[in-house]
Amino acid sequence: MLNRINFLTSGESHGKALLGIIEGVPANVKIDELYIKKHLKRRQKGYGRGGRMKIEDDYAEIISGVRLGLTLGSPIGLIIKNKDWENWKRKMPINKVDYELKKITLPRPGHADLAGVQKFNFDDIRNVIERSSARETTMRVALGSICRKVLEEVGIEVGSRVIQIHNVFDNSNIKSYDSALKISKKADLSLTRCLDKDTTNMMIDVINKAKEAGDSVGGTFEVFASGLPYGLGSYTQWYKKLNSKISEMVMSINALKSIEFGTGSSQALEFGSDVHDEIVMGNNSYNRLSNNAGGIEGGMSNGNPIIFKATMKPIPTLIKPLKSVDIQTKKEKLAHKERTDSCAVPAASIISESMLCIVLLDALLEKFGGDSIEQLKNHIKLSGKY
Ligand code: EPS
Repeated sequence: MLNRINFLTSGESHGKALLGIIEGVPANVKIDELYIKKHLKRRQKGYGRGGRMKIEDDYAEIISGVRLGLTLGSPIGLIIKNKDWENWKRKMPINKVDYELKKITLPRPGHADLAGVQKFNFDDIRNVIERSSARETTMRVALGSICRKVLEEVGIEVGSRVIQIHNVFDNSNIKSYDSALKISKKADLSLTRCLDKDTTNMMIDVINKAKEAGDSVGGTFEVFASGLPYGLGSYTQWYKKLNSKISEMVMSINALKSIEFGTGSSQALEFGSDVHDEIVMGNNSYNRLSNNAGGIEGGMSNGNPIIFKATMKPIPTLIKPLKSVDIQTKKEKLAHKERTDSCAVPAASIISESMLCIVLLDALLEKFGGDSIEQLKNHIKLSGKY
């Protein structure tokens, strides 16, 4: 539950465009379309995407809320045109048409299809596919990058890297998470956003094999933020906990199945004395000997980098389809097939970064307040503890 930032997206995967509005961003933040574009490009790059990413070259046009390159403190409106719309005009018209459109009647297991048609009383799964598609996450990255810009102004960096695709694991050892950007920039150089070259190649192999077999693969990625002050979020009420806010936002990303903070579920096997991060005195500040908590204790940032892992399921549109039932005839048949990705884990890591940027800006504004970037910076300077 966000308190200071509010955002909405609208748009179908093969409709004219995606729309987004975000409010609560302080005034006087430098922002331009090329900065947003940089992060949209990062989302589009990952290995394993299908034909659609060859068509799109995502660009968010700023429609409102910015003047002379600076935010106005008013709602910011963005539009991202779908290039593929040109090819889908006949299938996705806004108005009634006098020609017949083929309905999709074979729900794909693992997709929103069956529950979606039941819920909204549709006889054409196309009505569900279009909005449940992960195309919508393009706009989330655009909106999240505006929040990221504010975080950068106050020294907070957000990054990510892929650590597993199917049965290939990246065991790269990260010495320090103190610069999230540094690690993330290295990951950006890999087609699968993983830190190791050989592992990248093994990940590419496993994606290729899945693709050749008409199948798909999922995986796990790690997201991190550095430069955070103490006390974002609060232990005083269930909806104020930073880890619950991050979880809500990250778990809203298409196809994500789990999130865990720090060393997460592996803690079930360990003793308390192995898990908890011992406190020592450093250079006039509290230090930790480890960061197994992932930077959050009692629902609050504890001054350490925030680290979480999230897992994405294999994409449910399969070229080798699974069993299904036709919603018109009620006869068993194979599920609907259409152009698809074989892996979108690298993209999901960027989308999760963006969701984290939105939560962190919300938490920062909640703690320090400020209608303009100057005020926010001053408030942090006066009372932020690191
Ligand atoms: C998606 C199916 C594919 C993906 C799409 C998500 O699109 P299409 O049906 O046009 O081939 O490429 O992702 C994007 C378009 C994107 O921008 O990420 C799905 O069914 O979720």
